[in-house]
Amino acid sequence: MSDQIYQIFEQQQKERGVDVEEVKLRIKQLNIETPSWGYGDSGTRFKVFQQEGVPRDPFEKIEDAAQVHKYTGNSPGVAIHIPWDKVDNYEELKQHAKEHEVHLGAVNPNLFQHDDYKFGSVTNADPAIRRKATEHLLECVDIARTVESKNLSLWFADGTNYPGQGDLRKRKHWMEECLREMYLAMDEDMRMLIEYKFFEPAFYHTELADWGMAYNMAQKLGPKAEVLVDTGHHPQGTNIEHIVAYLLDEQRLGGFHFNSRKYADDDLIAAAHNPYELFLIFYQIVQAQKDRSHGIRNNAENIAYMLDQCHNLEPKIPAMIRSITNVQTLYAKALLINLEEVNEAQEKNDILCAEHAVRKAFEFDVTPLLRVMREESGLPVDPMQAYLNSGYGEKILSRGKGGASW
Ligand code: PSV
Ligand code: MN
Ligand code: MN
Repeated sequence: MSDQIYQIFEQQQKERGVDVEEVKLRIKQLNIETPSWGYGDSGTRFKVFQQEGVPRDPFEKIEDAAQVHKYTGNSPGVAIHIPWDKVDNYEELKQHAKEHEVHLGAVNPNLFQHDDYKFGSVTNADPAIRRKATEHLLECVDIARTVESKNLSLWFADGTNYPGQGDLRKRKHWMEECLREMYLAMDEDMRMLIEYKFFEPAFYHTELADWGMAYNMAQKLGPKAEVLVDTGHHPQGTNIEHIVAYLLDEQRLGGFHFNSRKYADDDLIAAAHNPYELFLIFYQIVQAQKDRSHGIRNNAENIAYMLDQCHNLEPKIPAMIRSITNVQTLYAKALLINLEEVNEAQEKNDILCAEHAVRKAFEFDVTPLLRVMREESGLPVDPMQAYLNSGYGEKILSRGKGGASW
């Protein structure tokens, strides 16, 4: 029966001019890192609820992340956050990942949890604190080298709560100075991914508040610096896919932190709230990928995809599996857009036809496609069910409560 459904789907797509083999191939090639911190306990400023079975150290976080990859096939990388994932021997952590058939991904410095950073890190008026912050950035370059990660992912909580609290232009210069030192310490094949966010924890101004500021910083530093788009970091109503298209064209789209949000930086399961937004982001990427094959320059083939989520209430490994399968689903749908059809409609200024050509791809059920893609890759057709049946979730309960948390 499921074979028949797939055959109908395949035929339907063929008639629309979509190559299903190519679609499956592209999904198989997806590589979405999961964040080590998404496996630990997290919460809001009101309460961190402890869950049973949460990893107690970075090694166990990697073991949990390996489960997500085992069942989805698309998440072989684990992003780390320092010092949350500080260990004595990073070589050992790298080996541990390898033994579990994953690898360490983006290295995220943490310049927001030490008391010294109360009034800022790389923008602190005190040069000694700026030095300390820069040393941490340099330490993270070394860690990346040791664990063989090419991506350094930077987000700064630096900002102020009140007008007059800080000198906005001085702080801007201080940040650039510190980042330049880090940039110069990076290997040629490393990338600095600069993340922006419009508020929180600072409520008046945030140093890198939007993509324009991050882009300007990347431009000033040089070609190894790019912008990272966290889908939860914009004011309501922002057209994120437009930002994506702009950065792709400028060849400065470094990566993503996927998650979904309703009101602020909610860090919820990717595509849980607004799947159409993720679909439209992928539409821009898929179109840029196609343009590249026609010689139009953009950096659509070199995007670091990551999740950045905190599962405050829901079980963490299943939440990650759901996020990865959601991303697979939305990417698959975007790959079903007949771009020629859209283009023809655009040339005729036929708005209704153009919008419909995009949206109808979203409306297809891609479940049969994903099932076959998984079968072909030797993966369980239902990753969530396979994980739940595996007994891993029960096994880790012996870790008890009170595991790692931020
Ligand atoms: C900040 O809100 C952020 O999105 C950055 O990526 C941090 O590194 C991460 O969340 C920490 O949870
Ligand atoms: Mn983020
Ligand atoms: Mn965030």
